[in-house]
This record gives sequence, C-alpha cells and structure tokens, in this order.
Amino acid sequence: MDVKKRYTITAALPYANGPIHLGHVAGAHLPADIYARYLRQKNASVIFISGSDEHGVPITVRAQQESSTPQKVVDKYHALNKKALEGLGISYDIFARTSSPTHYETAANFFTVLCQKGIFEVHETAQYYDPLHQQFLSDRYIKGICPHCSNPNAYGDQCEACGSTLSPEELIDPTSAISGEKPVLKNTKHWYLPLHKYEAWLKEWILEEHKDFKTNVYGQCKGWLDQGLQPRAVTRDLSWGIPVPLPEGTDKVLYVWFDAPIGYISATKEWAQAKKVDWEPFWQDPTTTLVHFLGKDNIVFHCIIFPVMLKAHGEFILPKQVPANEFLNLEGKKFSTSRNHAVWLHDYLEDFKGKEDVLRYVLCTITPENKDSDFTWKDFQDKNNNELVANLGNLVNRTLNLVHRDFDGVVPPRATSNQSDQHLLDTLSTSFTEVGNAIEQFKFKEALQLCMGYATLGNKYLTDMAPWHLIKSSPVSAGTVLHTTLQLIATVALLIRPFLPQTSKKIADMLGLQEMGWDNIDVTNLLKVGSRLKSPELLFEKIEDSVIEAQREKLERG
Ligand code: B3M
Ligand code: ZN
Repeated sequence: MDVKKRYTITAALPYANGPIHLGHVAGAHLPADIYARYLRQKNASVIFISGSDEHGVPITVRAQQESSTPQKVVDKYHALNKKALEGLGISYDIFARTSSPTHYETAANFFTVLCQKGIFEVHETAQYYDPLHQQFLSDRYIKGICPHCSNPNAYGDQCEACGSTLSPEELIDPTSAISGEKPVLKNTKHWYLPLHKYEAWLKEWILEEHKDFKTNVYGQCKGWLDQGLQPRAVTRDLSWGIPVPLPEGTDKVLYVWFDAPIGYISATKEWAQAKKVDWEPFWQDPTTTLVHFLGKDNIVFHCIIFPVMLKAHGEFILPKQVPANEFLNLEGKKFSTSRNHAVWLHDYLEDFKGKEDVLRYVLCTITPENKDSDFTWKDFQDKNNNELVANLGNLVNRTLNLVHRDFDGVVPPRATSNQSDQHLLDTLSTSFTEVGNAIEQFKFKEALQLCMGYATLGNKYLTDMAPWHLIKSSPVSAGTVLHTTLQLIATVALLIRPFLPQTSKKIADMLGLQEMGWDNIDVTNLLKVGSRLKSPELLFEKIEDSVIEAQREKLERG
C-alpha cells in the first residue's frame, strides 16, 4: 500500500497588534500556501498552520495607543487578519489564536515538563521597576537617551534613530514610558533556557546536518553560533500573557517567544480534535516533515530557540526545513506601520475585488528569496498587463475563441502530427517534474516563471502555426494545432494551481478538466477529443494608470 507522506507546515503567527501588510504575505504566508497546495495536489497528508500571536509587549503597546485593552486589540486584529489572509486564498487548515484554552494548557504544560526535567536555570537579577505603577518594566517600556547617537527617545531594546540594539541599563536618564517617572532597580527571579548548553548539539544539527538550509538561513545560524549563545529568560514580569504555572510564578507570564511557537502544536491539537484524528503523528512521528515559513527576523527563534525547546522536551520532531525569506520593501522604502507606509492586505482586497490572484502572482515574482526586494505599483501594473493579460489570459482566450468559432466548441482530434507539435508535448511531459523540483527547493519564483514559460511557448506555437489560416487549407491540421494548444493550457492550469488557485479553477472549469493531481499526468491526454468547452471568460483585465495613480497617492498621504 502506498503510504501518504505527512507534512506539518507553519507560517509565522502574525502579532494581533495591527493589520498585516504585503510584506508579511510575501515573506511567509504566500510561499507556505504555495507549498501546502502543491503537496496536497501531490496527495500528501498536510496540515498547514498559522494563527494570531496574541501575547507580548507589542499588543499592550497597541492597546495603549488605541486607548483600548489588550483583549479588544487582539479580538479586532485576529478577526481582520484571518479574514484578509483567507480572502487571499491562503489555505490554512487552521488559523488559530494563542489565547485559546488549548494553547494555554499546552504552553503551560510544556513549561512544566521542562521544569520537571530540570532544564531551566533560575536567576535573580535587578530590573527596572516603576514605583508609581508598581510593576516591572519590559525593555520597550523604558525610554531614555541613546548612548550612541543621543536620540532622547530611545527604547530599552532599541534606538530607532540609529538602529542600535540596546539593553535598558545602557540608556542614559531612563524613564518609565508608563508614568514618566524615574524607574528603580529591583530584584526579580526568572527562568532561563540554557541555550549555551545546547551549543554543541546545535552546531552538529544545523552546521553539519543542515547544510541544506537556504544560504541566508544557514549563514544567520552560523553567525549566532559563532558568537556563542547565552541563557535566555523565558518568563517576564507582565500581566498580559500565559501565567507561569508555578507557585512562585505569580505576577509572571511566559515570554511571548516561548509560548508562540508552541502555538503551532496547540493549533494542530485543535484541528485534530475537530477532525477527530490524532495530532501526535504531525509532531512526534519522525517520518513527518516539519517546515517553518517565516521572515528573516524570526530565524533565530525557529532555528535555535524553538528547536532547543523541542529537543529539551524530548517528545517532538525537529524542523526539516526553515525556508526564511528576506524583507519586502515598498516603493524603495521599508514597510512602516507607524508612518503608515504600507499596503494593508485587507485594503488591497477591498480595492481590487476579484484580483486576489493578481496579487499572488506579483508577490510570488518578487518573493525576497535571497535578498530584500521591492513592491512597486508600477511593477504590479506591468506584470498584470504584460504577463497575466498579454500572455496567460490571451493564450486561453484566443484558443477557446478559435475552438468555438471553427470547431463548434468541441476538442478537435490530433489527426496529423508535426515536429513542433511533438516538440511541445515533449517539453510539457517534464513540466510537472521541473516545476515540482523548483517548489521543493523553495524556489517559488523560478517555479512560477517556468509555468509562465509554458504559456509563452503556447502563444508562440499558436502564432507560428496560425490555425486561423490553416483552417482554410487544412482543417484537420488546424484541429491538431488547437488540440495540442488545449492540452498545453490544461497542463498550465494544473501547474499554476498552487500559485493562482482561482485562475486555475476558472480555466479547468472552461475546459471541463477532470484531472486535479500532479504526479503521473499524461499531458497528451488531459482533455478528451469530442468533449465540449464552455465559452471563454476573461481571466484578467488591464489595470489602468488612474488606478495605479490612486494607490500611489494613497501611499503618499500616509
Ligand atoms: N509574532 C513575530 C512576527 O510577527 C511573531 C512570530 C511568531 S511565530 C511563532 O514577526
Ligand atoms: Zn541611537
């Protein structure tokens, strides 16, 4: 019996502290979705997970800015982001929340297991405390003068003016961002994950066994490991989060980066419970392939900290791949929530109804796979007009029109054969392997380019063979050309399914294409001679300059 290969695929959980923008989509969610859709098409057993990261200081900061409460903030952005991501066709099996009871239990239990195994080190250190509000201050809540550039508004973790990473003690004249008072140092106890004890193991696991990690990921890991690892506190003196499950842990919560990745496991449990299947194989069976998709700022958490947690716990598998991407910029500048320099996903879906696949297409062509890349509205327009409309859309439209005009809308037979015909079919016969190989190496850009290359071949073939002339001299030959072009279109429809699911479905529907798989496809026989085609429906439409201008103005208004 053929045993299905099993995959657990995750896309980094966006913080529910604001709407998500195209950078999040291009960096993690879209590539993860393409990968998951591809594997499902190959008939693998797949769970594709994401959800809202609802803890951490970013949430409390946002609540303060909006004069709201953390709970209201996460409720609002969880709903908004879930709807937007699913609206783009990101096909999660579950989009969970780290506020769910299952997650609280799973994360607390994970902490308890590590405690009982004696993994943590407990240290008491002096930390800044706001005497007026009687609370410890997380790094973000301490402001002061940057020791490097004298910016008076530097934060305890970072100076946004000069970009240096800081620790709160380095700030000159620190004040509490909550009360404006001068904070005092006060002793507090925390639980530390002793990363340094796992250094030798990590070096073996990543640097030796995972030479197959993408170079940007491998390089960053090597950098961290060369520097040497320090114990990292996994508890915080905050009120917003999952309470530390220990009698001495009152007033403390789990560090958000401790609980968030466990969210992948909790989500799997919730999904499995609803489906009435076991969750364990997805996280404990060594034959399962675990793959994390994320942006480069999350590499250390997924390649070093979370694997150490999983290893220390002992009952879980480790990721096989962490195909992290670099950053996407917008019109030459970084996406910035505070300056409102962003294209929000929910806004796009509202402004470009029915054009979900256009965004998927454009973002996939500029995925920052190896270096930062740039989204511009001009490029978006060009790719829509010159590639989707002029290449793929045009191929489908003109072929179907010809079949309707000259062959009554019925697939004509392949009665004669010619060299270019055979050449085309030979090229197509390896297409699934080629595109599949690129996807499996996380080269999504290249994979999509290959697909579009087949459409270009189809257009060229059609133009060279000119069935509209042939129909007068040799209707049989014209029929053969159209037959071959239709098989090519059916092939392309299957190949683009992971990338452009709506478009693929529309084409399949017009063609009456039955095949939905990926392996063992006979590209010469996807459509049966004599089967009837629907009338063509336009797949894409030109985007006018005025539409692009309006989007640019919106960006400039900020
Ligand atoms: N929420 C950071 C981010 O949104 C964080 C990812 C968690 S993945 C477990 O970039
Ligand atoms: Zn500075």
